[in-house]
Amino acid sequence: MDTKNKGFDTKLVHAGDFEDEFGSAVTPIYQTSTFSFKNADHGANLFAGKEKGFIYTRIGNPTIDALENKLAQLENGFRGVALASGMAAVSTLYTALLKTGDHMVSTGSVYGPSRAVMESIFADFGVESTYTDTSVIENIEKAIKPNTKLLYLETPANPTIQLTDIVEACKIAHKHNILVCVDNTFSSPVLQKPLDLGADIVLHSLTKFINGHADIVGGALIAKDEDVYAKLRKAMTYMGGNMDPHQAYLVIRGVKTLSLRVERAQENAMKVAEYLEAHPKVEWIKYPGLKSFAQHELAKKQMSGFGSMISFGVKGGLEAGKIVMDNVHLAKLAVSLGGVESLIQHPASMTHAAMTKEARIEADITDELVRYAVGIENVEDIIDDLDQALAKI
Ligand code: LCS
Repeated sequence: MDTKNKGFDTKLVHAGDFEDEFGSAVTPIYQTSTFSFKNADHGANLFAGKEKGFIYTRIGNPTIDALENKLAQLENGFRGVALASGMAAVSTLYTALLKTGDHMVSTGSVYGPSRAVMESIFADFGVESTYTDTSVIENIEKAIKPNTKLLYLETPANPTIQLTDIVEACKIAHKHNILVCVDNTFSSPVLQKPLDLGADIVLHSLTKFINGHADIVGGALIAKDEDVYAKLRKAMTYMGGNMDPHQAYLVIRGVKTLSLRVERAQENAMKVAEYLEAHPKVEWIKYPGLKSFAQHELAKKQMSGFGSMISFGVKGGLEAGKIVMDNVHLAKLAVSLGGVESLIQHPASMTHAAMTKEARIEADITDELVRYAVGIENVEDIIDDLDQALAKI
């Protein structure tokens, strides 16, 4: 079905679908590494791009192709590239768009390994980077150098929930001919569409909301235009960070309920945030839906909902925070987010442990910060669970 002019939820269910010879109602898994050619000329023509078709799964596969088409429609992009993990997407992006002597500007509080791979591996290849608080828009202009080629934003950022104004950031970057990529993992295209706000590329850890069931890792890059897409596709194909057909099948299955899951989780998150904000043992809390959130107005401007990620600190600092993490029963003490189950974790010693302490402090990832990924369980149970854990402090 052509879903180009259909609504978002229809795209979630049907975009990218194709009909096979048996009339399969869902996209089947083409679990094959290679595809046979009709004859030698056919093979040569496929390699030369003179005919369309599949050659080899690292280069392309019908199941993966269906997912890439779906993601492109969800983000209003030209085309997507699916990858083995969110980090494969990050490293493929850097490889595709940066070379020795180039410079990248990025959000200080990005997912720890997105920064660590730049500072500890790409730096060895002579790629320079500046990490800054991009929630203060002037910092972006200040960080740009003559050799800056990429602005890599994460908004809301992991785990500080800080937002960057995508429209304003893109205006600055494009004035200097710099491409902008937004990691949209925390919002998903249900709540935020960076390409519509001016970005050139969207990145996802599909592991999170898009797959939504905590049973695979995966990543994606979606480009707004064909030239950038071609660079990303080439880097993926040569670096070999491709997705597997079975993984693609599971993501296609999971993403169909994205709107339902995201809406329920953020409804819960609002109630959990209000509960935590009023709790006497909670020192501070960051959730974009709260009026007390410093960037509440920006959240309303560029997101259509506030998401389900909360960060907070309890009175008594890290030691008291550990009591909460060790005593919740419904929420699992685990990294990751965006699944149907509630998860709690400690960024400074877990997801962001790869950063230096100085970088963490500068990025506001303080030792007492506890991150809560709100799931779709009954909200009364989530709050009861937190309540009894906070009572143990
Ligand atoms: N971008 C963001 C915003 C992420 O949160 C993550 C993973 C990645 C990229 C990388 O994706 P992956 O390779 O894991 O699919 N974030 C994690 C987290 O907060 N806890 O565990 C993983």
